[in-house]
Order: sequence, then C-alpha cells, then structure tokens
Amino acid sequence: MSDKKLAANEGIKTRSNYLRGTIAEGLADLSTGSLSEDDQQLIKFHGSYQQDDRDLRPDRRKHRLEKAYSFMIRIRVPGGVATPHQWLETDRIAEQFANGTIKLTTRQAFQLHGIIKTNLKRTIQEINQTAMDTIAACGDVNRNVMCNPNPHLSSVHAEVLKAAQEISDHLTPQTKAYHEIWLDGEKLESSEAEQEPIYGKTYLPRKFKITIAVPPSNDVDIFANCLSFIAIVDHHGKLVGYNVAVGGGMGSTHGNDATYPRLADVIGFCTPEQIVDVSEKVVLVQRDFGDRADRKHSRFKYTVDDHGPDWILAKLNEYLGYALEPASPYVFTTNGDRFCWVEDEVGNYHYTLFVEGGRVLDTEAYPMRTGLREIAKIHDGDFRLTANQNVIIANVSSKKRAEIEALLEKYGMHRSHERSALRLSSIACVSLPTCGLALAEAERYLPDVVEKLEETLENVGLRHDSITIRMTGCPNGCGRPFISEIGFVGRGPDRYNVYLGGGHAGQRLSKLYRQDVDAADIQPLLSPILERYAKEREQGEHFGDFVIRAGYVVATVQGKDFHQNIKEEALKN
Ligand code: SRM
Ligand code: SF4
Repeated sequence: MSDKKLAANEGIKTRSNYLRGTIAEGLADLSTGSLSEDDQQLIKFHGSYQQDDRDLRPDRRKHRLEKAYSFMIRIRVPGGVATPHQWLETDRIAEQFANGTIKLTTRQAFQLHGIIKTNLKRTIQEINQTAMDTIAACGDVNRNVMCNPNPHLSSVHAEVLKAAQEISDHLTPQTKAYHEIWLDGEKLESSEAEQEPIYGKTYLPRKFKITIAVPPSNDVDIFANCLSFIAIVDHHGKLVGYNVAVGGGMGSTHGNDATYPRLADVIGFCTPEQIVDVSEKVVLVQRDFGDRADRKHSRFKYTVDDHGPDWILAKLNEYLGYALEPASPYVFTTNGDRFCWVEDEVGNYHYTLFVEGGRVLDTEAYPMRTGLREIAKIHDGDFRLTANQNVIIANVSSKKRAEIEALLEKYGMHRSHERSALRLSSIACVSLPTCGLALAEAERYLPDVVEKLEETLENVGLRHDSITIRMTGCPNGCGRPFISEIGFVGRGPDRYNVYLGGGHAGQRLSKLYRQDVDAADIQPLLSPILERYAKEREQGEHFGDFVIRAGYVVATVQGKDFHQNIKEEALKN
C-alpha cells in the first residue's frame, strides 16, 4: 500500500455515502444555479457535469452575475443501440429541457447540453422512463461499453452486442443513490444495507473504458481503451473468443511529460463465456493497484506501464483463477464508418448517416434533426450510434426502405455520403462553449479547416481518399486525435498542436509535427504535404504511413516516447 496522500476525490467518494453527498439538498437550493464543489464531482457518477456557457462569461462578469450555469447529461447507450422510441424521446427531451441539439459522442452515447439545475431531476426521470439511464455515464467507474455497430455484418455482431450489454449491466454501480435522488426511490434506512460488491466504497481510482471490436473494423478504436476485446471468428463464421487488450488511453496534459496517450497491449485470449468475468477481474486489478494519489497518473494505462503488461497478465490470471490463452492473429483495416446503404445477409438494409461533429441539429439549410425525428416515427428497426459520431438507421425492412429513402431525400440527408472522404473521416470533440477544459475550438472549427483542405484535395485528386482527421480543444483527447492520421489539439485560443502519422486503422499513435500553430496557418502547413502525398504515394499507401516514410514524423512506438518530438523541436529552436 502506498503511503502517498490520497487525491481529494478519494475523500469525496469516501464521505459521499455511496455517491449521495448533498446532491439532493443542492438541487433544492434555488439561490444558485450551481452545486457545491464536492457534489459537482459526485454528480458525474450520476451521468451529469456542471458546466457554464463560456461564450457568456465576459458579459456575465461585466454585469456581476454568476456564471450561466447549466448541466450536461450523458445518456448511456451500451453498444450504441437505441430504439426509435428512445430516439424520439431523446429528441423531445433535448427540445424541452436542453439546448435543442443532441450530441452523438465518440463513445456511442447521447449528450444533452444546457439543462438548468431546476430541470435536472425531471430530465433524468424522463430519460429513465425511456428505458435508458445516465448512471455511470461519467465518474470513476466503468463507462458506456462500446462495440462495433455493424448490424449488417453477420450474426457475430449480435453476439458481440449482447456481450457488451452484459458487461455494461455487470459493471453498473449498485448504489441506490441514483434511484433515491433522481427517481424518488425509497431511502435506505442505513448505509450498511448498501452494497457495492465490485467497486467498494471508493469506486475506481479513475474512469474506466471497455470496448469490443470485430475485425477488420476497428471503428471503436480499441487501442484507446482501458480494456478491449477483439472478436476472433473462425473460418465457419463462428465466434470462438476474444483477444484481450489492456492499457489504452488518450488523455495528456500540455507540458507534463508524465502524461501521455498510450495504445493498449494485447495480452491474451478468452472464450465468449469468460468475457464478463475477465472484464470484472481487470476492473478489480485497477481498483486494487491503480494510483489513488495522483489523478493525473491514475488511469489504468499508467498501472499497466508502471507494472508492465506481463505483471498485469499474471495478476489477472491470479484473480481469475485460470490463465488467459495466447492471443490469436487478427487484422484491422480501418477505424472509419461505411456510409450510405448496405444490405445484410437476411435482406435488411442499414443506412449510415454522416453527422458532422456528432451534432444533431436543425439549420434552415439542413433540417437533419427534424428529418431523423420523422424517420424515427415510422422506423421499425433501430438506430446505432457509431464511435465516429455518426448514426446508422439500422435494420430497415425492404418494405420500409422506400419510405425512409423518401424522408432522407426530403430533409437533404440522402447525399450526406457525397461529402469528401476527409470530411467523412473527421471527428471533433465538443469543446467550446460548454466544455470547461477547452483551450481552443473544435466542433465549431473543424468544419472550416476541412473546407480549406478540401480545396487542396480537389486540386490534387484526393477527394475520395479517406484520411482520418480529428480535432480536440485540449489534450484530453476526447476525439482520439492521437491515433488519427491528422490530429489537431488545442493549445490556446486559435492555436493548435498538429500531429501526423497515426495509423489508418487506429493501430499507431501519431507524433507531434508542429507545435502551437496559428489556426490560419493550418492549410499552408498541410497543403504541400497533401500535394506530395498525391504525387508520391505508393499503391494503397495511407496518408499516415506516407508521412512517416517521407520523414515528416517518426512513428511513435508507445506512449512514453510521445513527447520526444516536442523536446527535439525545443532543441532546434
Ligand atoms: Fe472526454 C473530460 C467530452 C470521449 C478523455 N470529456 C471530458 C469532459 C466531461 C470535460 C470535463 O471533464 O469537464 C467533456 C465534456 C464536454 C462537453 O461539453 O460535453 C468530455 N469525452 C467527451 C465527449 C462528449 C467528446 C465528444 O465530442 O464526443 C465524449 C463522450 C464519450 C462518452 O459518451 O462517454 C468523450 N473523452 C472521450 C475519449 C474517447 C474515448 O473514450 O474513446 C477520451 C480519450 C480516451 C481516454 O479516456 O483516454 C476522453 N475526457 C477525456 C479526459 C482525459 C482523461 C485522462 O486520461 O486524463 C477528460 C478529462 C478528465 O477526465 O480529467 C475528459
Ligand atoms: Fe473538452 Fe478537451 Fe474533451 Fe474537447 S478534448 S471535450 S476540449 S476535455
């Protein structure tokens, strides 16, 4: 046991009586739109963040008003599957209580922004009435479990989705606090009756993320997750088990070399029957050995690096009481989505719609939110949220396809796949104005950057070539920019670090190419590289591979050498 002083959040969790804190009292206090500092930490476990509109800060300050506080709610959608009814209700709730938009997140969840404190309880209640919930969407627990949302690709996907949902259920916190506070559930007489068998009183040292992928698609970016499973399918199309990968993560802090993005290591193989058990035991290893003193060092990736993947495997085998088998071969070819219509083996259709920045909203020119609502009203299949912030209108019967096609056309969505392959391969995190950690724009700015680069792409004939491009407003990496072929990471207003060389299938970290680039200089910086790529690329060579071969950056082998370029740059200047 370490004798280092525990992080403040550990005390908050311990004192919280299984995540109750004084949230209920804080909600009743009408003198402020905010909650107490401790409750702001605890409310994350319930799926909400206190935020304020950062665009309004200067004006509020000038008029000596408290910040324009509101809450973001994250709705868990295990495996990204939502029914038409759930879509319609999310849409209604977004209009009635939030800012009239729905954010599709990089972890296949819904986010609603701008909910004021007095509406928070009712909003969470109404979300629960749709058979969705928000517990453990955030906080130091296992988060929304992701899996490939590809209903068209065989029955293996159905099995994988079931596994994702089982893991999610198994690792959901058991505290009754959620029901008490939000759903007017009966209050427990004594906290001794409370049980949190997996997590214990202090939950995990930090957030924990799990995903499952079915090769060759890595659209859930398994290497960025704490724990991942790679489905292994035999030549009869039967799921035989999963490779187990541990220790991925993106978050880092500018100027702090002890923090870095890291790719997960594949450490073994388990059978389909073992997947929930393996998930639980990996969580227990992190619960028992993760760093609870320094929250910047408490993600599972640092536990894996501190002890080494072999030690983690040995500890996991000990917790399991049996040993993982050796990993099986697998190949990933892409981490992108496949757009437009596809037909599956049983004659159902699936339409993947590009949603720029994951933001479902209406504009005069493009009433996408209304269009999706109208589709949800008649759709008898489901919706699948992708980890690339898009949505699949899935399991459309041949009977309904014409009707849905007509609606796609009516609302201008039928040509979403005709955008440049660069745009279709883009991800932007939320960033400003709601994210309290943002240093620069992302969701509101990436479309402009792409537009400028599209001019170059058109000129050099790269319009249809997929290059993954991702922007985040800070180095926490919510849009996974450190594994894209082009990545922008906010440093300050209108300034970005530019990363190049990530693997096209999310299998390799990128490397810092230029630090602190003015937004206006992005196109002049990247256009010559794209032009050269168009001329000099080899057959089938992806942009991320080309920039390494051409010497723009050196491939990053693992997270620890991630800051090397920054140091080299600093020495040069
Ligand atoms: Fe994230 C914190 C948004 C996926 C790494 N993330 C935040 C917060 C809650 C800001 C905060 O703590 O105050 C952001 C809320 C912004 C807002 O206004 O809504 C936020 N993260 C998001 C979303 C919505 C981005 C998006 O545009 O889609 C994604 C929600 C996912 C979900 O449904 O659960 C989101 N965040 C990610 C991912 C990608 C992933 O999981 O595949 C990562 C990188 C992977 C990883 O975890 O390493 C990620 N978010 C972080 C971090 C860095 C953690 C770390 O290891 O240091 C933070 C900051 C923190 O936790 O202290 C953070
Ligand atoms: Fe906010 Fe940074 Fe995450 Fe973007 S990457 S949503 S700016 S925490």
